[in-house]
Amino acid sequence: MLRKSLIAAAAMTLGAASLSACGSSDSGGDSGSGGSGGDETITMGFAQVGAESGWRTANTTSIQDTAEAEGIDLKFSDAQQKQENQIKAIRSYIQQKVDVIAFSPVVETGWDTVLQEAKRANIPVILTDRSVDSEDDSLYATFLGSDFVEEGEKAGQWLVDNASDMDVDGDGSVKVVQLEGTTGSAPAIDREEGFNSVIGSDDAIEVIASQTGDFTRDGGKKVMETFLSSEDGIDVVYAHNDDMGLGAIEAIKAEGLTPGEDIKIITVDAVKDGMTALANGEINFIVECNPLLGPQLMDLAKQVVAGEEVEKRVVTEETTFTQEQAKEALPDRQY
Ligand code: GZL
Ligand code: ZN
Repeated sequence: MLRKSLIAAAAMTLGAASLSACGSSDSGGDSGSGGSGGDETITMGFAQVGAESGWRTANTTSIQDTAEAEGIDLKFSDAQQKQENQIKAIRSYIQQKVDVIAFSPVVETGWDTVLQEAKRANIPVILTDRSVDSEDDSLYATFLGSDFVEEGEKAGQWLVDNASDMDVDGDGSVKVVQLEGTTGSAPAIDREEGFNSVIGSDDAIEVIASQTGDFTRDGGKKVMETFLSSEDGIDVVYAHNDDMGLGAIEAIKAEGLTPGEDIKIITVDAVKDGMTALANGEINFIVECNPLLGPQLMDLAKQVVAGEEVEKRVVTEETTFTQEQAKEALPDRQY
C-alpha cells in the first residue's frame, strides 16, 4: 500500500541525490513521510495492553489524540492484559495490510512467531512502552519507552537516602513489602531489578515479602491485605505503579493505620491520583513513568513508513517527585 510507493519514491530521491546527505527530510522535495507528499494517509494498527491503570488510560489517550491530530488512520485494540488477544490483533492488522504496527507487549516473551509474520508481510513494527526479550532485533524497527531499571534504581536510591526515617517501628531494620507489576512484564522485572541493585548497599533494608498485584488497584489492595495479616513490622511498601499503591492505601487504612506515616509508600508512574495522594502525605515518593508517548510514536511511524533510518532505542524523559514537589506540580499535570 502506501509504504511500498513511499520507499520506492525515497529510493529514487536518494538515487537522484546520489552522494548528498541521504534520508534527511530537509533534502527538499517530498520527504516521503506519509501525508505530507502523497495524498494517502498512513494506516497504523495499535495493539494496546488493556485499561488496567491510570497510566494505561493516559497512554491510550495520548496515542489516539496524536493520531487524530497527525491525520494517521489508527486501528486500535484493547487486549484486556491477555497476550493471545494482542497476537490476534497483530495478525488482523497484517491481514488488513496496514502500513505500520505498534504495540506495548504485555509480557516480554512469546512474540517471535507473530513478529516474523509481520516481517514476512513487510510491515514494520514499533514497540512502545514495554519491550520483548527476542534475540532477533530485526523483528522491530525501534523501541520507544522508559528505562524501567532506572526507575527501580531511583526508587531504591530514595529509600537508601532516607533509610534513617524509614525504620518506622524502630526494630533496627527497614522491612519492605513489594507489590509487583504483571508477572513477566518488562516493567515488573526491571523495576524489581533496579530497586534491588540499589538497596543491596544497605544491610538494614530488606524485602520481606513480594507478590504481583497485576498493576491494578484491586490487586494492590488484596495483596496488601495479605501482607498486613502475614508479615510483622512492615515499614515500607514499594509498589511498581501508583494504582497498586492506592489499593495498598485502602488496605492500610482499613487496618486503622496511617499510610505515609505508619507505613511509608514508594510508587512509580506519577498519574494524577498518585500525585494527589503524594501531595496529601499518603505516599512518600513517586518515580515518574511518562505515558505521553503519542507524539514520539507518530513521528517514528512516519519515518519508518518513509523508509528512513530510526534509532533502535528511544528512551522517554521522566523525573521523580517528593511530597513538596507534587504540591507544586499537580495543577499542571496533564494526566
Ligand atoms: C509502564 C507501563 C506500566 C505502568 C502501569 O511503562 O507499562 O503498565 O507503570 C501500567 O501503570 O499498567
Ligand atoms: Zn523496622
